[in-house]
This record gives sequence, structure tokens and C-alpha cells, in this order.
Amino acid sequence: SIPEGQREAWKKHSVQGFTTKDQFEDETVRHIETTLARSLFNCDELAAYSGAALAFRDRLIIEWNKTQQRQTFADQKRVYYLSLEFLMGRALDNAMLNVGLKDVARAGLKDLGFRIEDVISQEHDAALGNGGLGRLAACFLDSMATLNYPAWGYGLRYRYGIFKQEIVDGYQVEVPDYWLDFNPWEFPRHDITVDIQFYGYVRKEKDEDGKTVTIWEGGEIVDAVAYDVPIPGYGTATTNNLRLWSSKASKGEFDFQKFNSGEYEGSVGDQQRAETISAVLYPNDNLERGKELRLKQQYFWCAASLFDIVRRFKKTKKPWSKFSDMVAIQLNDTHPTLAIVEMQRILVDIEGLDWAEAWSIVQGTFSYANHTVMPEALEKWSVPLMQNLLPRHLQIIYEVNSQFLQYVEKTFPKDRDMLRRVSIIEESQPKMVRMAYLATIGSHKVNGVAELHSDLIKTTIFKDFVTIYGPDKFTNVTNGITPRRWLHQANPKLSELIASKLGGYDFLTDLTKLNKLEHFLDDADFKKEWQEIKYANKVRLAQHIKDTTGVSVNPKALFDIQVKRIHEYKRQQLNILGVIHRYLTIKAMSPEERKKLAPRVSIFGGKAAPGYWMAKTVIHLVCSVGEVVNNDKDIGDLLKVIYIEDYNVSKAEIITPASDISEHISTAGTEASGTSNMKFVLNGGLIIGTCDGANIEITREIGESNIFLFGNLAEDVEDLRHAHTYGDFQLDPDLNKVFEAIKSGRFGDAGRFSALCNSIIEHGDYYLVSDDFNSYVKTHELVDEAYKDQEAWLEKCITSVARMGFFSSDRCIQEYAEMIWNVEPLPPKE
Ligand code: NBY
Repeated sequence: SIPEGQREAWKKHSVQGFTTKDQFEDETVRHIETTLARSLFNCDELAAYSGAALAFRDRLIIEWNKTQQRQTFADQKRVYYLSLEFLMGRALDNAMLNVGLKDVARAGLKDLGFRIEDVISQEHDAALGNGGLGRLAACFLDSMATLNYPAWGYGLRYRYGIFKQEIVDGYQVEVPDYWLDFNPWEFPRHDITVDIQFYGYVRKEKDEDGKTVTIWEGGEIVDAVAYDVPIPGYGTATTNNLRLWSSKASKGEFDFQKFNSGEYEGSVGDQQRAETISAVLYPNDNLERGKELRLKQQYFWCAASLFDIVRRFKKTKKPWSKFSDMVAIQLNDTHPTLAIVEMQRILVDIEGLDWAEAWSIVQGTFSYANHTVMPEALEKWSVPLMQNLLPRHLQIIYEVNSQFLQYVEKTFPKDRDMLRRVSIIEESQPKMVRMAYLATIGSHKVNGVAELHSDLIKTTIFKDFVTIYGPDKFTNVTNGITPRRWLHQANPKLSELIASKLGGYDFLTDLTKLNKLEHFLDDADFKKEWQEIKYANKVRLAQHIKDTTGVSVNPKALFDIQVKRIHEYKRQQLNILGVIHRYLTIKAMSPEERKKLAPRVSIFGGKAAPGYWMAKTVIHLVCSVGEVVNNDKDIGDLLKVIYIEDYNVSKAEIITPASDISEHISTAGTEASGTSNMKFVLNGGLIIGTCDGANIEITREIGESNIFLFGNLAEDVEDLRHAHTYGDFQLDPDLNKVFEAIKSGRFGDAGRFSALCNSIIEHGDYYLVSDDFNSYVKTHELVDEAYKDQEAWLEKCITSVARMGFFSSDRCIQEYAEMIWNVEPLPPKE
């Protein structure tokens, strides 16, 4: 650091960051003219975005520096949130709002000749995630910073995020998402690199004291380079860090020999192979496919993060026994489970602790959140694969397992089968490592993400573990969403209206304050404004639909929206089959009957995993139905069917505020929580949903009369499936008519949809579409009826918003902090 004598000079010249409009313009123009080498003669919207983003980045980084210093000097526990996915979306708007300078930026940009909305929309989404799990991580970062928790995120810096989806002739086409062309929000830290080892072999030797030590050597080394992303809290100076690792050939590995001897391609090949590790996000949600590169990604990221965390702890010079008093590591699903094993390896092989002491430190440090009970999504890795890639880690897993099984055998001597059931190693061909069991055994707490889900994991996948450890190891933390992005940023007019009634924006940091809105249910002006805002949001979405699909939709129609990843368990097929039923019903109606019907726009959006053929068929069916319905003159505005291409975070910010009703209709017991359900209700839309995930708690909070629930319950699913398998089942007659229409070729070549139809008709209807069809259609009729009474509808919407306080991710993070992490906030000193 700088000697005392020169520090005055530093302080005098220390960067302050802008606060006024003039200063903002100074900074923006300076960046455009120098950093970007542009001028007022060639400054387009993209350059204006870049300049403004750099100006805000400078501001964030000043606070980031101070926050990091404060956290280093404060002798207190930190949280590390390990997630393979962070679905951040755009950063500029968020930065403007969180530091409270959006109005300054708006005025400054106007002076410079730009509209702030156009500038903001230049930004490419940071889309390093698939869906709910990745977006949850992003909401958590926002809440942790806002609540002043000393917290870091650790992830991978994918060169390609989730693919861009194009719809071509009604089919999904995937286009790579190269997003790093210009990313002002990251700071490369070329000085912070970690060597990561793969492959090789393990041997034992005696050290000077005669103690046996284990040495892992040979194999190959890849470098992990840190890239830091500042995470500003809302209304606080706390600016946390998200550290993303990028892979690079290690200097030692880059083969100069080959290079100099003219084997240029060979040497570049090694480099490319190293860089492949962080090249691309796997685009599967809720499906695990056991690819070696994915395991490499996981270890690369866990090992780099652990090295970093341990290095930081060692600087404090505290004894290892204090580690879990200073460090909490949260695992977002099982993807980072290798961090548990890596920690044990560091403590035992490198730091020389004895096994038992090391293992109790590990268990005290880690906690694991589960996000699914579906078998195909539970991670398992083949033992031979792991043996080859991570030989020492496999040994450690076997040792952990052996000690665990010994304990189980001793404690439950009568239940011989239990050992087979709870073993980390599944005795299959090949043998498999069950990551959820390893994560459970290596953590002090395991949580589900909504009440029903947390109950289910205790009675299904972790039943034996509840017996072994007792129920207290398992807990629930119901998911939440950040009201900053999902209300204030996505729906600024509604946020402003609410603030005008509640006397300020305090509800953004204490969402339970929304409950005061119930006092305004008789305020006619308020309700009128509310309705105008909803209408304006629908007009905006209608414009987007017109621009991107060419279809005109009537903003006065009921907007019925289902946007999320396409998956059979989420049942977009139920939705589109219901839409066909509606279409057939309208076709058969008299003009009088038609007049009574509320016009509808059925809106779908979401990506299918590239290898998920059935999900792609669902997209094609939606598009094919849209093609027919939207061009049927006889139907007009009564029904439109829209597929919105490339659903992502920034599209969600336009779509969510525009819904009248949204669909959360998973087969009961399959959707761990869902979080878009919360976003839609918070934006004044109602929902139609099954008794699944967080829908149940939303109902509890907002009241049964404000939600449209339908369908079978989780507790009945097993019996219903049994009935399908043993032939005790009749296809719903209305659904049958829908299938007849599809088979007749009414929506194009029926052959394309036969597998989809047959999965329901002939192959056991695993997701119970037929069982829930009647209830679903009937409930939509109730929605139609309810929508006719606009006054009552509006009252439901406002009441619901007023009661959504519970679903803030701030509440959720506070629960994690108090129940699981045991960390305290560290507010900035003013
Ligand atoms: O996590 C989602 C759940 O489906 C949803 O109900 C919940 O609200 C949300 C947050 O808790 N899970 C999810 O998004 N999962 C994935 O995206 C995912 C991605 C990759 C893999 C597994 C799951 N994988 O094994 O590769």
C-alpha cells in the first residue's frame, strides 16, 4: 500500500462519483469521447448506453471498494452463495434505481439528445441461467446487498449464456448468445487466478513426522481467472461482489514447445480445450445428463471458489476451529456439491487436519437448498467418470460414505435395507454418486423452497435422512422475489401510484407495508388510475407483440399469460389444449352467445431445452393453433394465440405487468415453488393455478376468493397414476374432442402432434392432463365470468397486491441469515 506521506495526495484526488445532472453529463460525455473514442457526430443509442453505463459503473465501483474494505476490516461472518446460474438481466436500469439517480440520468440523457428508455433497452441481458433457479440467485444477490449482508456470489463466467430463441415457421431455433462484446459491468482480475487440477493419480507417502499424507498429482492444470461484478443494494451504499470464474490455459500448460516447433494448431488446441470449460451454459432445466464437461465446470468453479474463500480466511490468522464462525457457504441445488468434498480435501490433504475435525468444520460451514423432487432432475455422476477426472475426490466420497454407513448401521441395526437406500453410492451398473445425499450429509441444514415442497422432500427423497438426523436438519424457506426489479423497475407507474398513497417508497424495502393499500379499496380515483396503468401496460405489450409477430391484439381483451421454461410437468400442453377447446366452443356458439364472451389473448413464451423433443412439439402446437385461430375471420378478437419469442428477464419486465391472469398449472407436487406466480400477483394480475409449490402459500396470504385454483391434489397423484397404468381410466370427453380436431389436421399435419397426444391418450398420461382437464376448463369459465365484473376484478387485484408482502426475497434472505447462515448485517457507517 501507499506510504503515509503520500496518502494525503491520494485522498485529495480520490474519485467521488457524480451526484448531479451536470456531473452525470460530464462523466457520460467523457466516456463517450475518450473510453469509446466517439463524438457527438457518431453517437448512436448504443454509444449513449455505453457512456451512461460506464458513468454508473464508476459510481458503483467506488462504493464497491468501500464495501469490500469495510467487510475485510469488520471481523464477522460472511456468506458465500454458490450457484452455477445467475440470471441477472439488464444492469443499467437496476443500477440507476438502486443508487437513486434514475431521474438525474433521465434529465441528463435528455439534455444529450436521448430518451432514457431507448438507452436502457440497448443493453444485452446477462442471461447466465435457465429459469427460476438462476433468477432466484439474482434476486438473492439484490436482497443481500440491500439488507447489508456481507455476502459474495460465486459462479461461472460463461462466454455463451442461455441460447436466444427464434421461432421460424412455428419451430424453435436456437441461436448462440454471445453477450460479452461489450460488458461494462465486469472487472477482469487478471491478478486473481487459481490453478485447477484435473485427472492424474493419487499416492500416499510418509512425511517427516511419519504421518501418512495423500498426494494428488499428474493430470492437467487449467487456470481460473476472476471477473468481478458489482451488486449494488437499493438505498444503501453496500455494494457486494459477484465473482465469476473464466477458464484459461495455464501458463505452464500452454505448449511453447509445440508452438516453437511449428505445431501452431496443436498449441492453440490446448488453449481452446481449456477455454471450453467456461464456454457455455448447459441449457437444461430440471434435467441432468451426466456429461463430463459439466462435471468439469462444476469442479473448476467449486475449486476456484473454495481456494478464494480459504485464502481470505487464512489472512485473518484465525485457527481452523473458527472457520464456520466466519464462513457460511450456501449451495444452490446440488450443482456445487463438490465444494464439500474439495473443502475436506483442502483441510485434510493440504492443511493436515485430522479427518473428523475437518469433517465437522465442513458440516458446520455448508447448507444445501433443494429445488426439485423429480427423479430425472436429481444429479448423479458415474463413478468411473469421477474416478478418472477427480480420483482423490472419489476416494474422499467413499470415505465419507463408509463412515456415514457405519453410523447408520450402528444406530439402526434392524433395518438392513436402509444401508442400500441411503448410501451415497448407488449400486447400479455403472455405480453412481448421488449428489443430493452427499450434499445432505455434508451440510448442517437442508431446505426446500416452498412449504409443500419442503414437506415433500421430507417424506420422499430424504425420508430416511429425517429418520437418521431427526427432523430439525430439514427446514423450509419459501422463495421470494425482489420488489425492486419486479415492481419498481418493471412497473414504475404502479410503483409511483402506490408510493403516492403510502407516502413514499418504504414498501420497496418493507413489502409488508403494501397491506395499507387495502384502505384505498373505496377510493375511486385511485382505482381508476390503477386500471389506467394496467391498460397502459397492456398497450405496451400489445405493441411488442405487433412489432415481433405482426399480430394485432386488442388491449381491452383479457390477457392470459403463461411464460416459463417449456416442460411437460409445467403443462403448457394443458393450456394449449384448453385453448383449442375454447376455439371449438366459440366456433359452435351463436352470435348472441358470442356477444357475452370476454375476448381473450392467450400468450405463451419460454424456451425448450434443445434436446427436449416433446417440449419443442408443444411450442409447435401453440404456433400452429395461433396460425389457424389468428387468421380465422369468424373469430376476430374473441381469441388470439400468441407465442412470444425469446422469453428472458427483460421481456418478463414487459410481460409481467401486462397480465390479467397468468397460468401456474403444474401437476400437483412437481413445481417446487415457482416464482413468476409471485411476480404476476405483485403486478396486479390474478392467477389460475394448481395446489402446487408457492401457489398454496399465495392463496393463504391473499385469500381463496382472489385466486382460481383447480385440479387434483399432490396427495392423490400417485393413485391417479396407478389408475392410468392399470387401465382404470377414461379420457375426458371434451379433451377427446380436442384430440379429434388435432387428428383431423385442423392445425396442420397431425403426424407432428401424435406423440404429444399419445403421451396422454395411450402412454399413461404421467402429468395427469386428462384428469385435470375438466376442472381446468370449468375454472376458466369462472375466470370469464369474473372478468365481466371489472369493479370486483379490480378489487381482487388490489387486495392481492396488498397481501403480497410475504413474498419479498428480503424476507427470504432474512430467514436464511437467521435460521441457516447465522450472519449479521454490516451496514455502512454514515
Ligand atoms: O427453481 C426451479 C424450480 O423448478 C422452481 O419451482 C423454483 O421456484 C425455482 C427456484 O427455487 N428449478 C430450476 O429452475 N432448475 C433449473 O433451472 C435446473 C437447471 C439445471 C439443472 C437442474 C435444474 N441441471 O441438473 O443441470
